[in-house]
Amino acid sequence: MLLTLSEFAAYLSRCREEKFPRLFVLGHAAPDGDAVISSLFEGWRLTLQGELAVPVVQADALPREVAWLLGSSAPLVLTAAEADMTHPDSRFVLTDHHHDPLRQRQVVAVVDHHPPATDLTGVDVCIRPVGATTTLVAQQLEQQGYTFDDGVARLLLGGVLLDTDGLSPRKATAEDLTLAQRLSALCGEPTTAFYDTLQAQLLSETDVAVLYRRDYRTYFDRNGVPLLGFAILKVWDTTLPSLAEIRRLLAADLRDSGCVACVAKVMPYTADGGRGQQVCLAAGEGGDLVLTALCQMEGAGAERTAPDTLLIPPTCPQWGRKRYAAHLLPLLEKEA
Ligand SMILES: [Mn+2]
Repeated sequence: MLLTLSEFAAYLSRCREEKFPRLFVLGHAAPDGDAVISSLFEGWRLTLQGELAVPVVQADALPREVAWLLGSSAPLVLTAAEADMTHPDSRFVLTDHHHDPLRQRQVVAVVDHHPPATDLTGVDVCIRPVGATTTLVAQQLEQQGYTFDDGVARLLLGGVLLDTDGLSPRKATAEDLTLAQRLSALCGEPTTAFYDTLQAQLLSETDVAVLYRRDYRTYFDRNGVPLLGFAILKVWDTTLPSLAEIRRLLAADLRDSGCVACVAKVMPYTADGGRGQQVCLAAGEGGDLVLTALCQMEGAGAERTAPDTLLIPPTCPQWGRKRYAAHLLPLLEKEA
């Protein structure tokens, strides 16, 4: 059965019109391309099976690159302020994450590619370590006999590319690659050029509050106590965000999240595809410990220029958040 872009738009319109939906599909609260696209398509997939499942983006607006990718479908997507999910009978499917502190008892299913860190007894679980949750949803649709027209294939491809840094070997698995090649052939978008365009859209975001929330993760200890909040702000090196504003956001985050430390890493990209000098700012009781540890991990060249500031030049390894977190969490657990 062929799934078309116009049917996709019709499905989103139907979600908008439904007065009392009881089944919702949520990406995480720092919605990125993968969280949004996986939730939209998991919602559609479940709806095709019989019960209307309504995807809701947990933000006031779609991220720039996602709005660009969705094009004329973007205004049809429901955001948190537009959906009433408070009815006690509401059930939730989570995509691209599997823990929702407010709704965990109402979670009936998860589709995710992050290692499970929560008890998911009684929940319908699909968790596999591929590069993007969108890959898992697209595979499910294919296994159920669906095929995609060019418009649908393009949306799915966008979700996979955005979460794998354009199929980088660090993030993409063989399954992501095979799927992306199939989708690329279907929609006629060459993966590299398409990713460059998506990335250019993403880097054009300049609202610091949006940047702070966009690529954000909270890390908890075994008992669910929040330890570390970690924001990554990807920007063009020609439009660097105000550090004063990031400090304000870190202070507010620390207050709201109760983390031991909150960190924001500014990751500048150059026009030729290279990386600029990264800046890490940290706040909270564990902030100094975090920056000291990151400085050691990055080695020669990394430099503390203020008590809350670490500069990491492109000559350093510039490790990713996952690697940082693996190193930081045991240290912060002692601190907590
Ligand atoms: Mn993801």
